[in-house]
Amino acid sequence: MGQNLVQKIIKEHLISGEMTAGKEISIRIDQTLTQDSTGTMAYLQFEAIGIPRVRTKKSVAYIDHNTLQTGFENADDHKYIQTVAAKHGIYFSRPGNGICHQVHLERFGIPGMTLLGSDSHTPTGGGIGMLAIGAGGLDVAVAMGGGPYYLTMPKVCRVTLKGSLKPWVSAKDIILEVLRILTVKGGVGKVMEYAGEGIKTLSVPERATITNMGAELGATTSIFPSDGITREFLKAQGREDDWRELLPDADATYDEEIEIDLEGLEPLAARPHSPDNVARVKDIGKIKVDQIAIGSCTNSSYTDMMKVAQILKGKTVSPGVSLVIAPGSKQVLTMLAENGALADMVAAGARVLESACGPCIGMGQAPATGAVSLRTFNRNFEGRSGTASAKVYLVSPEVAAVSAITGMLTDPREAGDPPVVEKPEKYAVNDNMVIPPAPEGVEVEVVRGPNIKPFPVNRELPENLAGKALIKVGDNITTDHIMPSNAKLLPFRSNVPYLAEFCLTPCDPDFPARAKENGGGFIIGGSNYGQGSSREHAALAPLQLGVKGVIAKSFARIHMANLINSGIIPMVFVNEEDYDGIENGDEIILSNAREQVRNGGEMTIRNNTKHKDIKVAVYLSSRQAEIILAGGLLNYTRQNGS
Ligand code: MIC
Ligand code: SF4
Repeated sequence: MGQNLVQKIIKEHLISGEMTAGKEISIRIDQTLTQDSTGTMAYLQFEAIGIPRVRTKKSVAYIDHNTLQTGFENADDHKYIQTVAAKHGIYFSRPGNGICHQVHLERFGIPGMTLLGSDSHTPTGGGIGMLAIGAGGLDVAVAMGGGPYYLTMPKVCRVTLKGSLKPWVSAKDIILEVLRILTVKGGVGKVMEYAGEGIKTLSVPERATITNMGAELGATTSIFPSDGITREFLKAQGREDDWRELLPDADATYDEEIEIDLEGLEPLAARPHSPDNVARVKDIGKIKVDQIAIGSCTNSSYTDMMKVAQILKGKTVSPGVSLVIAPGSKQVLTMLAENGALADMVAAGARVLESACGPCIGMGQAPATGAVSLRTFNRNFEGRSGTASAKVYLVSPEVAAVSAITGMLTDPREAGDPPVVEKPEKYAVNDNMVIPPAPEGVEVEVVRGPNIKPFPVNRELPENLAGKALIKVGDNITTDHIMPSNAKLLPFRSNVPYLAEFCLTPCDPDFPARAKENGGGFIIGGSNYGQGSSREHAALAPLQLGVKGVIAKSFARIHMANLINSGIIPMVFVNEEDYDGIENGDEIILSNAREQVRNGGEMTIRNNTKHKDIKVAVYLSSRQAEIILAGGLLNYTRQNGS
């Protein structure tokens, strides 16, 4: 029987398990990436594992998130990452070189390889045919040490693209359409594999926009074939030798199918506060806009920026709008500077930011109170921009640039002829901002600033687990709710005790105090609990506060893995109505916890306050159960080796 792309790559990398959807498998990881907001913790954990040098084909540490230096913390962490990388065989991408996913696509990604990254948008690499997966920092640390990466064998959903896009409609609209159809939980347990005639009309950066934002579906990853277009891209990057053809077999089978007619797509926007709250721009209407931000790992390629520059050329940004633009990499920025496009942007009134995540993670440019902000980014969760009352819409670069001139959300088809951007035959290649690791055997001193505090490590699971229901939250709670991240908090990613004081505060400002007063307890969640970022701080901060378990209707993939890695039990209600039967403050007991976890499947917890037994399930492989019993992956790895 023919194989699809996902099966082909997994088969080549399979270490253990059976390739049946839903079963646990483990795969060999060829490349890893980290960024600075998750990287500090990942390297502290790598050091704790005690392996002297990475065993991957290539590992890269990027600095792109924590680039505002309003105190010593971020600069200290960058020094730590630079030195720890040099010591352990990791390439270091200096601040200013660009956003990890954009740079990795340009300079390091290789079709057919596996990539594990401590960032949820690692699937961007699927744009050149990599199996690129986002994970918590500890999983990446284990992979850097040569350990296998464990995941649930995904279902594969073929997304067939028919026809080609109409003028002014862009790759962003394709992924927004997929989000409209599937929602933010629609991809859980799946890989989206793109196929059909339509993919031949999409360049690598356009494909990468689609795979990048596949993260918002909750999917394990997304992938395009590696074909002639991929080859052209790698050739233009001076890396033709890295190309290999990778296509699904003609008789490949799929678990699910979706078809999208590109001809029928129109400019779309995701309305506040969820990436799946999608509508046609023309139907939303001409709302007044206060801020427009163009960039992020979703839409900051050379082609995206050139379209924006062409639209802005000779015009002036509307007086009511603050337009900020962050080109995705030094390569992109260099090319814009060389061909004059940067001058067109600046002349029009754009505020040009460094090549980094910036406003996408609230690192500056927080909008005004109640402001409407159009962003070419991938997430518009409430408060993520740094302003709780802001209303963020996710749009394509075309919609963003045209609206910057009109001052209103505008369907770009009203703006006349669309911009035409030729694919560059040669990108501006200069890897001088990537520092190779020190040669093996050369002494490197690792520099640790005072911001680095010991991170919490759990203890073995006790026989009985008891505590109060500390907080009850609704559906689709994001890791931005659990562990908010903005310019003020991101500098403390290596200081979990401090961060814990902000845990779940967007849902309830008293949560940290209550958790501490009660010596920890349980979190009660709705469905898709923990969607969004890969930040393991969303598990470490609750651990710091003594949280023992989360009982939810369902979990997002990476967050569930992070909870397990921290030794916090993720339990799902067997009967969803039981969610209604737990109130804040109820006493919950999981008796015979060790035996129940070891046996797996259905378990019983008791609500002592309501005198009621509740059935919950733990969907754990036997390895994951052992991790919980050991009190987390670090303890487990120390006991068993990786
Ligand atoms: C994000 O887009 O939410 C982030 C910031 O890149 C996170 C990583 C983090 O929280 O540090 C992600 O996507 O994993
Ligand atoms: Fe950075 Fe935003 Fe991309 Fe996350 S989504 S990696 S914060 S640009």
